[in-house]
Amino acid sequence: MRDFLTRLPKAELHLHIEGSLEPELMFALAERNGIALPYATVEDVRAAYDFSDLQSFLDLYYQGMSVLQTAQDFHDLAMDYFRRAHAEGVVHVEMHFDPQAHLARGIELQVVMEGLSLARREAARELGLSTALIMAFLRDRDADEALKVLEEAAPYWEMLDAVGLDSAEQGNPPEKFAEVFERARCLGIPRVAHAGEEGPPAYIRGALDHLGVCRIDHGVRCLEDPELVARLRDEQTVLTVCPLSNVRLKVVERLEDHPLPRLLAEGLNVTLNSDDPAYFGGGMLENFLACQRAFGWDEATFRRLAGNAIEAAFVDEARRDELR
Ligand code: ES4
Ligand code: ZN
Repeated sequence: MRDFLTRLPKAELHLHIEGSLEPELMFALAERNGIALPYATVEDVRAAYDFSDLQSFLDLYYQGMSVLQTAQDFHDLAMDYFRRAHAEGVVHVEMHFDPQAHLARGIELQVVMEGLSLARREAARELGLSTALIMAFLRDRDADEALKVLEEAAPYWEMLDAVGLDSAEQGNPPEKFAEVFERARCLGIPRVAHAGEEGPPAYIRGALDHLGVCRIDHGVRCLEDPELVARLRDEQTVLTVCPLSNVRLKVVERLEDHPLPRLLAEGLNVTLNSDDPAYFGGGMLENFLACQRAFGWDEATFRRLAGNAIEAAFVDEARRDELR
């Protein structure tokens, strides 16, 4: 099965590139940039990744990314991830990035874009890996700031495959960003949003009704609302589910308790993703393998899940045909 799951062409639709920062690279970049880390060893870093909820993770996630200073750093971060993903049989990666998290610590958008763009070209050339870019807004900051960032990104609008919405969900409903997402719609930029990870089903509805999203990131709490489930099934809205993330952030206690089998039984358009692989215990292959162990799924189920992601990917039809 490991062989089959490695060889299965996998598209990743939900990845935060800052969450792919492995402790080894964190130390190397800290050294290169003369930044002090509150850890002595990579083992200390991994030991600190014992989360109780989304916020406890976000605190370390924002702290970890402080080592990212130059375009070279963002390039190295992304290439490091693309090489690992490629080795696991990933053929396409859609990465979220958090411009506000970098702007807030004095790193210009241009630095981030230059580094990520360079890495994307290199991944295509050297690994045959296609990539997409999703600029995410931090929902725990105000909507005015998000709107300013979207305008500041004007030189890069052409390079954005979508805008997204991430960070602390509870108390920050999608409606807060209706104007920002309306502006993105006017610019012809597709929209996605995290919803129903820690937040209630109403946030999933809100993302569909007020943000016009084509995909829901996570969405696992939709099962609490049968009418919403029916809608997601009828519209075949893609859910980018992240099994190991949900375990690490205590959305579920154990993977065996995860609603994935129920989501599939409901006929929903489910995909498997890694979210923040450096923080949650593994990339795409580990997520697929963990599901195999927990649910005993057969090859056909994994083919369907991987196929769902390829059909939903932000690629042109020529590339989609190559991925199929
Ligand atoms: C995130 Cl797991 C998760 N949820 C919301 N926002 C995020 N940013 C990075 N990982
Ligand atoms: Zn996420």
